[in-house]
Amino acid sequence: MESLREFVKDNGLYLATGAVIVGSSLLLYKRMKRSRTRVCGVDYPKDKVILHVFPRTKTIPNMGHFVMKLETYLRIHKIPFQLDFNYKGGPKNKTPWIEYNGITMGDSQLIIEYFNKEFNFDMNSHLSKQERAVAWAIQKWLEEYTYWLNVYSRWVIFGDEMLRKFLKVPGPVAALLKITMRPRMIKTSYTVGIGRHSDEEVHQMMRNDLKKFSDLLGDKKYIMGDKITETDCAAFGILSQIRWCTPESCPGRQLLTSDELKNVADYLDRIKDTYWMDWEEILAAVKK
Ligand SMILES: N[C@@H](CCC(=O)N[C@@H](CS)C(=O)NCC(=O)O)C(=O)O
Repeated sequence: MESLREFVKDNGLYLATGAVIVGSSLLLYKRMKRSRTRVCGVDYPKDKVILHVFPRTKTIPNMGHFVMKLETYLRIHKIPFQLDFNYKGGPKNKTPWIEYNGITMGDSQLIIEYFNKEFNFDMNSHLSKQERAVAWAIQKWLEEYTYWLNVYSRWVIFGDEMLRKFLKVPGPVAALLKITMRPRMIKTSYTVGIGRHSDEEVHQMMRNDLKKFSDLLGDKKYIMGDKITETDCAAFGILSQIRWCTPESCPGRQLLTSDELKNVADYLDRIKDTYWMDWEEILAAVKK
């Protein structure tokens, strides 16, 4: 032990230099490996979508709003896919992204439009031109507004609870995420505009927002009627996060778990029970 201490003392500089060289080489190797173009048929199978997503979590299969949207779409159409939890490095620097038969593509909507064309799918074929425009407006309302209300609520207002209860990462990782991720969320939300409001204003906006969605849904099975549409995939992506992956203190989550907006809660259960029959199984595997 004494001789080891002496050795470290005498060779500290060499050891530190060695550690830096090994560390940088590993980082460089990882980056090179990631940036190498992956080849279909060699690095991943043909005719199967490689869906790059965040790791599975304990209360919802994925904590990415747009991941839930896209995976729901793939499930509805029974398009074969395989999850890849290496989510970094997509073409838009956002998650989800896919690799499929030699193409690499980011953005859930562009991906859906690509598959619609590729397989001749149209979940909105029964809608009139005007109804399609309304469906699009609803989708963008949720994705461009409700989404940010939720991002700000869960990562900024209730950020500590979110890290503690939902990520369940070890203390030092949570502390690191708090230092790195939270300021980024604050900055982005400020740019978007939501981050300029007080917490109570954001809560009020969220309550109003969800109530309006509930009014629009009424007693319909899906948001545009009896048939599921692309807008329901998007709505499920956003609202499932508020219901299952946002701290209980959030008034939006409280609304979706109380009887007050039961039609919305039932709507989410309907999509979950129909297209995510393995939901509990997925969560159980994560909890192990
Ligand atoms: N328009 C994109 C949005 C994707 C998106 O915003 N994903 C979030 C996670 S829910 C993300 O990757 N955020 C990381 C970042 O903004 O750097 C889509 O539809 O896929």
